Amino acid sequence: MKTTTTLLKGATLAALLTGAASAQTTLRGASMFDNDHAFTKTMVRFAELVEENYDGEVEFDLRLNGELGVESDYVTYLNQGVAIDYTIMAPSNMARFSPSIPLMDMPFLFRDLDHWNAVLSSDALAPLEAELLETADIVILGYTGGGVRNLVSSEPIANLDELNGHRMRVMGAPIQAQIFAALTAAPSAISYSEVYNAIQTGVIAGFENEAASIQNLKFYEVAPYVTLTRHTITVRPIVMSGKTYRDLPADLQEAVMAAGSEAGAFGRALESGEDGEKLQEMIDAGQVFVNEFEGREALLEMVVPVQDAYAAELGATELLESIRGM
Ligand code: MAV
Repeated sequence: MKTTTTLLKGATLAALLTGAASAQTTLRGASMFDNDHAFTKTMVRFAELVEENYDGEVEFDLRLNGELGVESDYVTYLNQGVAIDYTIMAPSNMARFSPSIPLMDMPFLFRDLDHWNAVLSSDALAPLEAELLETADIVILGYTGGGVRNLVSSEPIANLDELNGHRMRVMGAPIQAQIFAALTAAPSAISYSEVYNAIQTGVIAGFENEAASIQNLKFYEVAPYVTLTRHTITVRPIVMSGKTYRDLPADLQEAVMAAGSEAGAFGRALESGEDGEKLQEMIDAGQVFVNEFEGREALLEMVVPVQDAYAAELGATELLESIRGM
């Protein structure tokens, strides 16, 4: 009769004898989009970079097209250490677990792309990363983003009068609703997965989003009017569950961190570079009609007190001032 050990393959036996952990690590990621979206491309690049930087065996299982839900689901998964190991996520979708993190993607935070770049190349956001790790057990590996968010609606919105009472969807963080309420719109927090239907059925008249996602999920079919409020330049952390991260061998942790930072730079260049092109593609295809917002400057003045109050409540006034001053 054969002994159990003779049935084991050489490599497995060696691992058992040396006490080494299973050689194979599989990391599962999730994207709400298909292969054409900058988030998916950034996560693919992240996987390639980890594989390049790491000597051991690591596999990636990236699920696309919202197969595993939307970001508001992903944040729960990452917090609990189930279903997925990493993704790209809007800070405002992590508000339930970390009240300060939505400061990163608060509307009207960045003056322009240079300001956004300066903040993301500094360590200004480190205190928010620390809070996220402590309260949500989520690790930030790098930062992508760079899309410009505008109003997207079923009817045109040319100015403040037309924005008044506009029923629009915002992300789940209270600061998002507070900002758009200060602009006299009527915001409500609705899951991203329900936005298309909610506009189609007239429950809301629009939302706000960046070109890459409007195009990828075909939101223009129900909301073809894009009003250039340019209220947000997106900051999108590449995140990993703390439970996953702590289970990785030290050299894989290092590889993952380095890859997150490099993939983030790749993703920022990609999405900020593609943003105008994607909008133009939709204009050329007759999918969207774009107009400027008359009196954008007035919006800025209306939101500053809301931003200040939010930061004060978090004890983050100094942080907000330092970001503004960069
Ligand atoms: C866009 O698809 C992305 O910025 C994504 O990170 C957000 O979660 C989403 O919009 C949204 O508005 O919820």
